[in-house]
Amino acid sequence: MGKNIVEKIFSSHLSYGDLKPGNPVGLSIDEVYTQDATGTMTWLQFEAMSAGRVKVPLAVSYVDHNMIQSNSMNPDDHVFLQTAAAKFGAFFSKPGNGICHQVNLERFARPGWTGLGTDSHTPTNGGMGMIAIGVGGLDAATVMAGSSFEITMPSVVLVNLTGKLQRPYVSAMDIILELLRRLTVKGGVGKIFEYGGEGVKDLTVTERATITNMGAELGATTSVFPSDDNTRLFLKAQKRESDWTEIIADDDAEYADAIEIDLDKLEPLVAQPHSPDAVVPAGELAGKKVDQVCIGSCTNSSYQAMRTVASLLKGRKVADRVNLHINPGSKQVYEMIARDGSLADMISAGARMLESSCGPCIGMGGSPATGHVSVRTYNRNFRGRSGNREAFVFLASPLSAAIFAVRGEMMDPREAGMGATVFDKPSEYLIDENLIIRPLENPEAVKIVKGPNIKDVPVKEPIKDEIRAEVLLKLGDNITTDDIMPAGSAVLPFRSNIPAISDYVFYNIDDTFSSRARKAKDAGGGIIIGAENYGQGSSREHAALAPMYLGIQAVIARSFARIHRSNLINFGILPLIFDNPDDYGKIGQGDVLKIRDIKRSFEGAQRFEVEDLNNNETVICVSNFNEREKDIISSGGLLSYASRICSLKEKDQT
Ligand code: MIC
Ligand code: SF4
Repeated sequence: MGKNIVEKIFSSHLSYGDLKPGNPVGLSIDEVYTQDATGTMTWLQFEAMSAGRVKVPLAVSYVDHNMIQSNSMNPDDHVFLQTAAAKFGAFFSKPGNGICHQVNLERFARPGWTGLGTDSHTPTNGGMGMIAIGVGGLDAATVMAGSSFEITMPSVVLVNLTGKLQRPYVSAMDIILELLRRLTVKGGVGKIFEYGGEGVKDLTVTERATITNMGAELGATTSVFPSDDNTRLFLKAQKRESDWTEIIADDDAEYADAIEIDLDKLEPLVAQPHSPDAVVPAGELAGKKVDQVCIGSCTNSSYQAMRTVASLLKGRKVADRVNLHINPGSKQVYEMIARDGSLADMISAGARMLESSCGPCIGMGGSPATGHVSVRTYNRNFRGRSGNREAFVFLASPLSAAIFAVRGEMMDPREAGMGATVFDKPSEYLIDENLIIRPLENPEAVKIVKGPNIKDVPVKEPIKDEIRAEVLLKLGDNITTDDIMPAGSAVLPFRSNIPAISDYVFYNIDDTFSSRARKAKDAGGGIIIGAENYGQGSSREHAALAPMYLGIQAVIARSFARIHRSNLINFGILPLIFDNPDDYGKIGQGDVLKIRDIKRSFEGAQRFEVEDLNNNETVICVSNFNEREKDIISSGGLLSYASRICSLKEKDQT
């Protein structure tokens, strides 16, 4: 039987397990990368493991999120990251070099490789034919310390692209918005989307990367495109053709499921507030006034995207009511648009040019005004993520967004009567790696520098046999990690300081949460109740680490998002699932729950009796931990588990 692309890459990296969906499998990893907002914890954890230099072939530490330097905290983190990279053997991409996923695609990603990144949009690299997965920092640190990466084998779904995009008004962004419209933000849980069909040939590597990037919004483990001649030409233009290998699915490859998208029929789409799956045709929103437009982010900030936008803006002006922000994705892109004149066209049109960083995407500047409508080419429009809960964020393609910026309102871009140019992919990119610092050969003399805001990583004690704790919060479906642990310019600088960042847990939902949790901690801790897809969105482990610090013992939900579930386990918090989803209705906020015989339930059928002491109801909750996950939870989290494994290995060697 033939193999699909996922099976080919997984089997060439398999260290244990059998590639049947649902089985735990171990993979060897070629590259691990971190970004600053999750990276400080990752590198502190790596340091705590005393593992010496990184054991993976390539590690890269990027700085792209916490770029605003309004006090000592962010720049101190940058210095810590640069010195840690030098000490531990990672490349360091300096602030200004660009958004991790865009730079990684340009300079490091390789077809056929496996990669992990401490950011949920790591699957961007799937545009290069790489299996790239977003993980929590502690998982990344453990792999850099020499472990295989363990994952539950996802099922592989073929997305068959037929026809040809109606350029320039319909673009890669519309393909992924169409999938979100059909499948919703939980439609990809437990799946990898593999793209195939005639339509693939029509897409450049950076367009493919737009699609795999936003596959994260489907909840998918990752997404991947074939590595074909377009991939070779991209790598050649990046002066690294020797990194190319062809990776295509065998003709008789099998898939768990298949979806077809006819590109000929696709139309320009827009996601409405406050979820990336609230997708409608742009034409349905015609006449809706727009106050802000933001073009960029790891989803749509390539040279191709920027040139298309510039060609539309050339000779035109931004509408009086609109503020237009543009952040090119990397130094390479920025320098190229500066040299070819596109930057001048943007500035002349009235764009506010931002540095190459995440910027407004994560509320680091560029927040919209109260009640305002912001159209962004980004990937997430969760309420409050822009920095203003009373703003309305829509998501659209770069060209649609540029048209809205000029018109001051939404419309079907095909009816705007504005020409934009479709560019051939460049045959040569501008290569200058002066902002990428290579690992040092002799790192002995390097001293890791930690500013006063960088605090130790808290560690949890091993799990007790009984939990008796109050339900501190009961929530609905699709709670995001932005809801649990908000980002934005006020909170992000505390990413290296868990005691301080804990004050903000659930802050936008209930600003009394952290003080209530601190009180409950002394009385045995707290429990959170969620519904479907709890913890969707980012990979930030702070959404588990800070609740753990506040004494949260368990989260009970109808279902969990993959990365967040792993992060809860990694920090010793029990993620339990209602055996009967209707039992969600039996537990109320403020109730005190008792979970008994935890250790026995672990070892047995993983069924837990959860007694509600307020109404004397007992509900059954289940877990589906594999052996390693059980061990991690019992040890009090991955850090204690990994240290135990390291010391056992050392004993074996003596
Ligand atoms: C995001 O887009 O939400 C982030 C900020 O990039 C996160 C990582 C983080 O919280 O630091 C992600 O996507 O994983
Ligand atoms: Fe940065 Fe936004 Fe991409 Fe996250 S989604 S990595 S915040 S640009």
